[in-house]
Amino acid sequence: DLRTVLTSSSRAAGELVVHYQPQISCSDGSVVGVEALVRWQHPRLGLLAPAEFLDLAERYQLMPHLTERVLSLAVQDATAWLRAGRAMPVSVNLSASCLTHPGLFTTLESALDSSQLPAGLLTLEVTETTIMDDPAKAVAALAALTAYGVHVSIDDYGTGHSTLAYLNHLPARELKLDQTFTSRLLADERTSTIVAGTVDLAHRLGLRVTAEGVEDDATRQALAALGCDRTQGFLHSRPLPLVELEAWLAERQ
Ligand code: G
Ligand code: G
Ligand code: MN
Ligand code: NA
Repeated sequence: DLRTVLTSSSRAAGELVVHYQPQISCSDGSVVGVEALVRWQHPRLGLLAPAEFLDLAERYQLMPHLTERVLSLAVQDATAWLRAGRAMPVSVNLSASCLTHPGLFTTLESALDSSQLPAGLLTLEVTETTIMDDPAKAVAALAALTAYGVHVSIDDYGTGHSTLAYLNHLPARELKLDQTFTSRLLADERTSTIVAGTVDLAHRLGLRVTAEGVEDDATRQALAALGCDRTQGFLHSRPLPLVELEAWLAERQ
């Protein structure tokens, strides 16, 4: 079961894997980072997506274990890329329960120490909803995390109810525009207005904007015209296992 996978060092531990989805610069089309997305390679059920087991992990209080595993894998892979001469920024998702879990700092510290990865290559993504659950607590936790030198990204932006006042207090460097905006952009004038305003606000607050869920080039062009800095989505690549990502990167060079 998931508990065994997450807490044992046996063969079952290898069932938890991460796939990587590339992030592309709007200005020159280069690969500027990857997002680590967890998968469970289940011996009987096959490859399970996060939607199929994250709730379970939350319910059994296994999220800190899961995050520790994902962080460790992502840092390991980023270190290997760096040794191979490629400084590849990696983003890892943090759930609400992890953000406020005291063990997170130890986890982060040991992942960074054991690898000697420059902390600046690691970004932690926290959803807007997580932040607005308890904004004061989130701001404090994020400030403590950035003290390690890692970056913070506000994920799924536009689905929560953040106020401008809080956005301004967040020690974040990136805003990830939720894919609901991306998917509606070309069909709906209002969405385009909202995206334009959001990008403008984000830039004024010193945040770069990454649009998620970009599936076609017309949408990518519209996002770039509205000032988005980066795009991520099936247009470029689905999330890929490590070996496939490396092949994908090699082919683009
Ligand atoms: O990879 P996929 O598009 O199926 O991911 C679905 C959701 O699962 C996304 O919202 C993503 O943020 C979340 N997710 C993926 N990997 C992780 C992880 O390692 N930790 C947490 N907390 N969420 C993750
Ligand atoms: O952490 P976050 O919620 O942003 O996770 C992104 C999720 O969206 C992942 O589960 C990923 O597989 C999925 N995804 C990534 N690119 C696309 C896309 O272009 N279209 C759609 N529909 N989903 C995507
Ligand atoms: Mn994310
Ligand atoms: Na997201």
